[in-house]
Amino acid sequence: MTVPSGGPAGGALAEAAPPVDAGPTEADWSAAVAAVRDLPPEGRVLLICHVNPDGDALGSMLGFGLGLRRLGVRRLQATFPGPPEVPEPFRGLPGLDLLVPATEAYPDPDLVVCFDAASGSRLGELADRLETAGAALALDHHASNTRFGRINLVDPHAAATSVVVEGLLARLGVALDAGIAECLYVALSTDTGSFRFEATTPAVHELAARLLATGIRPGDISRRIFDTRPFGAVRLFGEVLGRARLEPAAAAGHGLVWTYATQDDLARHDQRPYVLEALIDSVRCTAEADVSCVVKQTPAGDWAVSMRSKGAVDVSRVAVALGGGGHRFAAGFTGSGTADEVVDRIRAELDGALTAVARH
Ligand SMILES: [Mn+2]
Repeated sequence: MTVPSGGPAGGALAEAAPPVDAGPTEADWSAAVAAVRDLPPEGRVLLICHVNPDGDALGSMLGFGLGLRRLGVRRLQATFPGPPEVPEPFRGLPGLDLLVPATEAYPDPDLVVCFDAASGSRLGELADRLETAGAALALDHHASNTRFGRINLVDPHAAATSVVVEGLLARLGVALDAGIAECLYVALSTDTGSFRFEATTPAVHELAARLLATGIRPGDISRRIFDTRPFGAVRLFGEVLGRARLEPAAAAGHGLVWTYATQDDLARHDQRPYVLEALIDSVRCTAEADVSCVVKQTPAGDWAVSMRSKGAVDVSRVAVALGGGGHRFAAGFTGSGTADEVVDRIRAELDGALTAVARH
């Protein structure tokens, strides 16, 4: 059953239905707890996070996996679609021993739990587990989430999926330990830009405080996750940033800055695609543009686009219009054609995505 979006006024059902952007209801939490508690003895659990996993996807998944292990779940796998390559910055995460290649994931687990995916398509070739599993639970915080799980814990107000994970672990009676806390801290600091973004609420800092109280070392973790990259990546960034273009008239004068990186760029500097994830943070510094974009060529020849906004433009509207998703300040999609054609499409959508309460 789906919750009507908005819905007509009047009628008991319409009045009882929560607004779509409300967080999980108590019934949702209870159903999620029951899905874990009702696992058969020796039940198989498959954890899946989204393709090209970032810190929130991996950290949320592995933190929850370590929590399930504490509860005595023994037949437990964690995975993500595509090649089973964990980006270098995350290779020190606790719980990595739970990871299996997508090709080895249980075909029909008793329970599947998905992390940080706004839609089933973000699970790639593993999306079929939503049908074949005994129960399907989705934990997420994207406003554009399609409620693709059979049980959905989606909180668009949560700064990271790890906030939802911590809420479920608490309801399952799992106390935080240093391993779980490190995973959740990586997730939380990734999605808040190291506690710099608007989503950094008092609740975020309260959760960070509980995580740090387990004894994890934030300096070591941040250096490893955010401040370490191969020299080849430093040179690659120099080249890609050198070709950035500023378009002050775009987005009705709020400005657009963008650049692109090709597979050839990666090959020339002997770098893996994940190193480009951090590129947007250098591009979005541009004072003269509200919107920033990095257009990254995929091995298949498409373009994976990362977009950021400082507030005048809702980039999730641009992303959704072009087949992707995300948040108001951070969103993305995959496009085909040339990089210039992809940017043409973005430019055309930008004017329609100006927010009603633009601050600039
Ligand atoms: Mn996230």
